[in-house]
Amino acid sequence: MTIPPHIVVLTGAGVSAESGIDTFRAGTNGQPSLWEQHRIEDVATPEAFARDPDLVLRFYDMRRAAIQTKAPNPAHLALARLDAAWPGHVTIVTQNVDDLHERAGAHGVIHMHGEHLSAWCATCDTRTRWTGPLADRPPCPACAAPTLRPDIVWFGEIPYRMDDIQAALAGADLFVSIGTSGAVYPAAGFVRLARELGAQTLELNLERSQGSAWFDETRLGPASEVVAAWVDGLLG
Ligand code: BJW
Repeated sequence: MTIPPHIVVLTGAGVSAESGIDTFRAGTNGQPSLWEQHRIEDVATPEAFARDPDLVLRFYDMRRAAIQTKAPNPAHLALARLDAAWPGHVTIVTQNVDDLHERAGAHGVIHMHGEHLSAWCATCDTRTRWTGPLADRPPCPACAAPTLRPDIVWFGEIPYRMDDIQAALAGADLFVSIGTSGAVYPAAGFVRLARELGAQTLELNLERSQGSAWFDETRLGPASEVVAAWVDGLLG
């Protein structure tokens, strides 16, 4: 009996761009990107949070509210279809902090950079599902301390579930990178690692990423089209 290939999918901001969520680096649809509107050092580092917590909490409150008004697009739906119908194993690792993969129906998604809809208590280390604002310093539901922060991996912090990701990459037959610029490590290094461990590698993106040369194949176009076509091709 032949074992069906294990597919590891890595997604980035490009998979959610057509749902109306800003990418970080190059803007899309005439919109400036997030880092063109805000300096990384002011909002996405632990030092920024220590220096000006109100600014950082308001920035994430705004984005947490915004993602709840967005809907999954055909790329998220295609990946959920693959997750449900592929006879082998599918692991979806996302750098995205929105919940659009889950709302499309995907299961077991690894959020390596955290999640907007989760708050983390700096006092008792409890994580709580959170949909409202944090800037008004609500008490932690577990310990009542007013020390909740966004459950987001900022620059200089260690991404989540690296052991699970390494294990998935070690067992991957096919590694597919979707809508990520390849500018941020460790995710940018996954293609090299997957390749060294024996996987075929495929990039689906609007334009070539920084690590494009590491992929066996690149298919260019909007995620809503290229991801759906790739999944249709696999599922037949
Ligand atoms: C479309 C599309 C459409 C558009 N269809 N496609 C020097 C060298 C190497 C590394 C470092 C270094 N100095 C510091 C570091 C480490 C640092 C790092 O990588 N810095 C770089 C800037 C160089 N990394 C870290 O600090 C990380 N931690 C770490 O390394 O810990 C050490 C450690 C690791 C492992 C084990 C043990 C120890 C933490 C990184 C945290 C990243 N956090 C952010 C913010 C999250 C919160 C928030 O949302 O505010 O995560 S940064 C931001 O970038 C966000 C994203 O997840 C991440 C990646 O961005 P992504 O997804 O690639 O988006 P874009 O905008 O860059 O690209 C969009 C893509 O979509 C483009 O390619 C478009 O073409 C495409 N696209 N429309 C298809 N319709």
